[in-house]
Amino acid sequence: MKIVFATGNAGKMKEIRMILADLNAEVLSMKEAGIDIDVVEDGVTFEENAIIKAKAVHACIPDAIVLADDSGLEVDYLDKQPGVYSARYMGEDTPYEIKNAAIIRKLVHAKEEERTARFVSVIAAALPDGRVLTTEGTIEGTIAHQAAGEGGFGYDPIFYVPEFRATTAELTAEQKNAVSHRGKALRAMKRKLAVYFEELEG
Ligand code: ITT
Repeated sequence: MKIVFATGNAGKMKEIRMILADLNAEVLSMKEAGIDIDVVEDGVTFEENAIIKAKAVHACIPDAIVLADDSGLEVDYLDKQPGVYSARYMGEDTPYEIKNAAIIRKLVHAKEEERTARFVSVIAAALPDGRVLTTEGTIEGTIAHQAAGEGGFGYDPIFYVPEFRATTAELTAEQKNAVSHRGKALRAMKRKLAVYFEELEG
């Protein structure tokens, strides 16, 4: 069974490949599957946008299982912003050094206990039979006082995980995937897909 992942984000795709490595299926990026479409993410929740992306790509390749991830950073002190707008926050092409510095600045007057934040990931799977499955994963942390680390992508340098005393950009890829929002949501999706595969084999 071919699995196509509906993402244009190289950082996500790298993590996804690692997390899905033990799946007995070929996992292709959208580009590898020869699909080049721009999906308008006009949903207001992670779930809506994940479903929109999975269905749009599934329409191009109906025999495959199409997975999509919609994710983002919720900063409690900023009323859960940037949230679903995480990629578009301050402009899609603005470098993350600038976005991350801006978030740290917005929290200068926040008390320590007000620095809580989380990454959220919703994975949607559009199946060849037309059904759509979803799973969700979160990781709780705080906004760091300074950006740190070179790993990961996006907001990782400012997302501090107390149990590791490090930002997610300072973790190895294996450590991040073991505890991350995306790791949790994708492992939950693997369990749902295992049930689907069993049904297929009947
Ligand atoms: P696709 O829609 O093509 O998958 P995208 O980057 O636009 O790529 P989203 O709309 O889901 O994806 O936006 C997710 C954004 O949330 C992402 O660009 C980062 O800014 C942030 N984000 C999500 N997961 C993250 C992670 O593990 N580490 C750091 N930042 C993350």
